[in-house]
Amino acid sequence: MLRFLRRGDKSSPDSAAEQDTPLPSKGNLLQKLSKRLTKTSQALGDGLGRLLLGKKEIDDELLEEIETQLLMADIGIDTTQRIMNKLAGGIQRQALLNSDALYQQLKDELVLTLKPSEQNFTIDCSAGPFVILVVGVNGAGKTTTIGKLAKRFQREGLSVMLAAGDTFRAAAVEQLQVWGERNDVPVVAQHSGSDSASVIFDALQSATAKQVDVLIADTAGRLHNKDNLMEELKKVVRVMSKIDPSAPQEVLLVLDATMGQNAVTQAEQFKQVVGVTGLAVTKLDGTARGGVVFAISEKLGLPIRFIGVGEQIDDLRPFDQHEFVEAIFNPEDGQ
Ligand SMILES: Nc1nc2c(ncn2[C@@H]2O[C@H](COP(=O)(O)OP(=O)(O)O)[C@@H](O)[C@H]2O)c(=O)[nH]1
Ligand SMILES: [Mg+2]
Repeated sequence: MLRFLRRGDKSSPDSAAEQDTPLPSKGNLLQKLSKRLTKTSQALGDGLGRLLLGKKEIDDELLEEIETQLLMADIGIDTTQRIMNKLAGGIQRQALLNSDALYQQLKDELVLTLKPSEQNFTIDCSAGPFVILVVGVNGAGKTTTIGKLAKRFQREGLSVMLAAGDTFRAAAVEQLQVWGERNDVPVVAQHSGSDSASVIFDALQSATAKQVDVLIADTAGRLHNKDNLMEELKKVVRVMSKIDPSAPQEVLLVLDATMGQNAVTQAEQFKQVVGVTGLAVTKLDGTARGGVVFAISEKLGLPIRFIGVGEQIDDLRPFDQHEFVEAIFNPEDGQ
């Protein structure tokens, strides 16, 4: 759940009201999410439904087919193994007597897999700017996600500033500046090729002086295995803490779902270097690899703050484990 603690609020995060923007009814939202997740739903929900629903006898062949289906949907080897062991245990204890029960148990297990990923996210600007440092490889969807987030926060009545910390590509700075102008969001930038840490340091100084609520900093995404990118990110964190020892309040790693298991590997590398505190998983629309969300949850144990399900400004949603599984398994429910 996304919450906000505003400037001047003295309450604890726990008492912060749920202030997610009023949106259409839950049914409509689920329906829309289902539509966006159609390909994953076909690969995972439909596939397992076809295999299991209609009370078939459980045998080794069926179990193998389930395993193959899970692996093909990019759930990952470890998660698949764990779930298969759990199912085997249930069958042995005679707790799972037919394929319908197996289907239900499988769905429950998948929801459980996502448990570590669903945590409250409090944007606490009560004591100064809440700084979100956005990291991830090139093309993952960082800048797009920043735009979507800025809009969402603006709608909540929060003031937002952006830092064009991707100084590596001139186009990246311009992209953010143009977007900022169009949407009336100030963007702190320097010429391309300048030091990312220095841009972000300036931005944090300015945001603090101007009492901005949320500062979102973009960063370069040169390949994760390049030492200099990781060094640059470490430096960004170091200089920020000179102004505010608790900044950045959030290090948001943006992962592209279409990368499948590679997204998990990337995340592990970023996690080692910059203390990632949350994830945004993008491009879940149009990919059959949405199962990777389960692998991400199992392997990384980090909260998934948002999922990206399209290129438009509203196509970013706070992550909800039940909703995600429902959208994949029961797309017709939302209609
Ligand atoms: N379909 C889809 N495309 C997305 C999503 N998020 C980002 N993109 C696209 O991915 C491409 C790269 O995004 P960008 O934000 O520039 O990535 P960056 O290099 O990490 O800043 C752009 O064409 C975006 O429109 C998403 O959730 N769904
Ligand atoms: Mg970018």
